[in-house]
Amino acid sequence: MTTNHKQLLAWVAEVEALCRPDQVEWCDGSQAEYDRLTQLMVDTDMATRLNEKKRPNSFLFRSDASDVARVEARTYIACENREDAGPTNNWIDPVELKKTMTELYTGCMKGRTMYVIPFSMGPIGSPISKIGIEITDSPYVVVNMHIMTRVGDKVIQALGDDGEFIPCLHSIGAPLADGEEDVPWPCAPLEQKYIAHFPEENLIWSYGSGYGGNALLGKKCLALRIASNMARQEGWMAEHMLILRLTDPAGKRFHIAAAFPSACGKTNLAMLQPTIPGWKVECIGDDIAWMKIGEDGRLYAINPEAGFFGVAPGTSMESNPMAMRSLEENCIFTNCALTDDGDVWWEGMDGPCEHAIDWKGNEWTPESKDKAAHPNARFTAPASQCPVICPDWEDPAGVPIDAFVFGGRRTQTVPLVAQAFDFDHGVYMGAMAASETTAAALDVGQRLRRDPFAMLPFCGYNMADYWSHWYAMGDKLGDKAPKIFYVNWFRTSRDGRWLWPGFGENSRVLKWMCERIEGKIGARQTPIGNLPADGDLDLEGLEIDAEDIAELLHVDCKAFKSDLEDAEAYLAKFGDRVPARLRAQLEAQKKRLG
Ligand code: O2Y
Ligand code: MN
Repeated sequence: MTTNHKQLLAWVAEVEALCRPDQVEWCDGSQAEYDRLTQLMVDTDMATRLNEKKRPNSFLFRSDASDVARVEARTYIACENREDAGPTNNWIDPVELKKTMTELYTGCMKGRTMYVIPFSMGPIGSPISKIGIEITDSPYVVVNMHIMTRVGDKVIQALGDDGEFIPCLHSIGAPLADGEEDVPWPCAPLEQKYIAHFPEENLIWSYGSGYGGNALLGKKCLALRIASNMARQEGWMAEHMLILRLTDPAGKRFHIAAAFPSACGKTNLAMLQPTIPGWKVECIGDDIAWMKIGEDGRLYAINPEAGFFGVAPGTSMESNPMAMRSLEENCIFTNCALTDDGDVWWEGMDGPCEHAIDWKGNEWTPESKDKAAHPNARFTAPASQCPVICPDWEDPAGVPIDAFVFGGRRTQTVPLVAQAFDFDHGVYMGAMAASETTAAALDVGQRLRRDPFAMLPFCGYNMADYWSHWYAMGDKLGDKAPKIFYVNWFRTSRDGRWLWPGFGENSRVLKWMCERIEGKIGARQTPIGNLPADGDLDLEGLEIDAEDIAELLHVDCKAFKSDLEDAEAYLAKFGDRVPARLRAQLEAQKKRLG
């Protein structure tokens, strides 16, 4: 399909002149295009086709060992004033960064094809959706974008001759000299990788990495960093949240949007199988929510994505059967192990594996000292293949949100669940969220880090201004604002045992939330929020020690007090941009803790 969109044509011509690819292809989003590109990558040893009988139409990719996750240290917010990016983002002067990156982009696609991918974040035609155009020299990116977004002619049609789009330029940064042989995963060295956002122009430039959030620019770059800034300007919300629908035995529906830092089980919660009889969960999205206030004054959410880019290790029929069933066909696997019968395997998958080729391409047995799959190995799966995908997950109007849930991975201190006293207190809870880190980002190490609203790596502007935006949204929503809760599934005992079984049993906590939303039950007021009163958490059929429950719902005021000191020091980093209402919440919490 051709376009008459002058601005788009001019930008594509400009990028072609700069990057000098051997050819340019406009992606139409068709199955034929997907099949052609996957076959091309199989033929050039970039991909392995999995056993058709075991996992039809599915492919395994092995990345370069230096290119296995998002790189936060190379992710930039390039706006005119450093303060507008804030202390949690890497800032660079946009003029300087453009100069550096323009040099890198010059001739960077030599020997390669430049693909132009028109994509929509959100159902085409939804008032909440946005259109992006990604230019890339990676066919791996094209096929992943096919799954993760809505791609092709239908987007060009929706864009028309003068529609608004977000330009997203990506190159793996590995031009080929004449006659030079390619490698399975070309990319640039770390010091040449740049994941750059220009929020004042709604522009994304990424160079040097072919992996996940660094390269699939619709996801973290557009749907969170750029969109969060647009959302603030336009009065809506772009959040790092799963969206689920919970239906009670009487058929009443509740919609929950939940923010957890990377690798805290968001995909598992989004597809949870309730253990309490009569309750049902349906998945709307597992990672990102875009929300706008509807005509009735309530907050409506869509999932801007069309697929799941989930962490493979630890995903099993036990931890997430619905994810496993989403992976049966038409999927892309990255950095998983390849079994002798041509299927994929990873640590924590059901059943052992006696022999495989590991993610680096080496022979692997259980005796090997390295892992078979990289800890950040991923699956890319169409959301439509999830057996519990909500029938109206693509409703352009979105779903009305009843509750926000925040949380993190905290082995100590933080109780299983607490409800905020009100919206302002809930914003304080979200702003102060902290989590023990994992492998989703390459370079953050293993430690406790504050991760406000799970947006630390994804907020495209000053985090303190983001908190102010939350208060502004709360004011607009008034008594129609979602109720706010904070959960922690990860508490351990002194001897390192999990206190809460998690997974499907988390439905018990969700049920308590619904009963609170409906005003059906009271709560135990504590200095840090409202907790379930004795007997209010439905534990029927669950074998759990009374002492473990007591521990899970205990509020250790001393530990919270010492947390407050850290919270105060954290807020100090943001200086006088911290909203007074947030400081007031901290003072009130201090008073309550005594
Ligand atoms: O780029 C990556 O390594 C993946 S990071 C990711 C992927 C899917 C969903 N969430 C995340 C995240 O880091 O939050
Ligand atoms: Mn995420």
